[in-house]
Amino acid sequence: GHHVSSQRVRFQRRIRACRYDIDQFSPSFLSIFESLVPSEEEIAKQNQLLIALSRLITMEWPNSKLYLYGSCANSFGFSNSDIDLCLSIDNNEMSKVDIILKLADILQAGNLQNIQALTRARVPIVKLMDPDTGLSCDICVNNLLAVVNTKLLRDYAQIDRRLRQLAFIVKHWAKSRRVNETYQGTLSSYAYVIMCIHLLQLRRILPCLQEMEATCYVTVDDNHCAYFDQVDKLNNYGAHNKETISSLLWAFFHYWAYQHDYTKDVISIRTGRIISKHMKDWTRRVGNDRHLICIEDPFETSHDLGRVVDKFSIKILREEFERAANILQYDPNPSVTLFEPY
Ligand code: 3AT
Ligand code: MG
Repeated sequence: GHHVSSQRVRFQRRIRACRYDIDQFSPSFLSIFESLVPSEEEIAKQNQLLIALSRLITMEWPNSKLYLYGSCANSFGFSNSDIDLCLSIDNNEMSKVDIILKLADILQAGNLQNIQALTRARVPIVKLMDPDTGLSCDICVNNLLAVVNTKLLRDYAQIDRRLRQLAFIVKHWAKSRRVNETYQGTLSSYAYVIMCIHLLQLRRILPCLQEMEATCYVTVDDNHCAYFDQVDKLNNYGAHNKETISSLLWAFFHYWAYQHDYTKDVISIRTGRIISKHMKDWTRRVGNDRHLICIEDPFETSHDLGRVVDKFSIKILREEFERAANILQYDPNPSVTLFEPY
């Protein structure tokens, strides 16, 4: 009670004290966005590598298929980011680790460089560098949920261009401020994109595709993934909302700094709403899942993308949200100050 209302007073005072017309900063945020987008040439190189590796691998495993996933396929990738690939293979005789080791041999024979098989990682992968394109990539095995969530993110990005702009700037902020490091207890890029989708759903700039009549179905393990994916029919969805990129950025950071109820709320793009921690039984620590900031995975709904956050990193995160909110509120030059290195 008290905590929330004092936050609200603070929030209103900030609004009244706003000294600048926030919209004037949109052009400079947009030019930062443009500078981070990968070039056509780079995307062509990524596809070239996908084709070359697919050829090599299907010679050994004809029924396998290689997929791009993560930032190079979900449309939220910066230029020069590493490539995430997933090998889908039906092979009952071999364990995942055996497949990873065999894959490393195949790649070695195919003249790829810096090959490393990381068999003991939470998600086992093979790392490699392709000398022809200069690109580095990670290949995982049968991680099809990541391929499906990659498509969901890409589909959302096609509905309203502001999602991609917002998420690029948020990711750039998170990388500059070092709060995009899951091994340090801060959030993944994937989690930040979900947070952006959620904000735009609440502002009716994006629909909730999983609540609409499904046109795309995939079952991965026990997860039934279904949603409306004919997004070309939705490209006018958010048009009535005229908010600019800078006011959406402001809204994003204000939400996470002053409005989100960290004790009770879970954000859920699956439902397009805020749901309760209580309902999900995410109110206490279970094992290593502390649920200090709750972000529901759209398909693996028992999975809290905020579970990596601990009692130290939650403080850092919330301080960074507040810093960013205050910069967007008061700073005369937010498109510079926001990204000052930590
Ligand atoms: P970068 O540009 O590399 O920072 P990214 O989009 O590649 O961003 P990540 O490296 O965080 O994002 O993750 C790669 C993909 O793996 C994105 C998503 O499809 C999947 N993924 C990542 N984290 C999770 C998670 N906790 N649960 C389910 N899927 C995940
Ligand atoms: Mg990545």
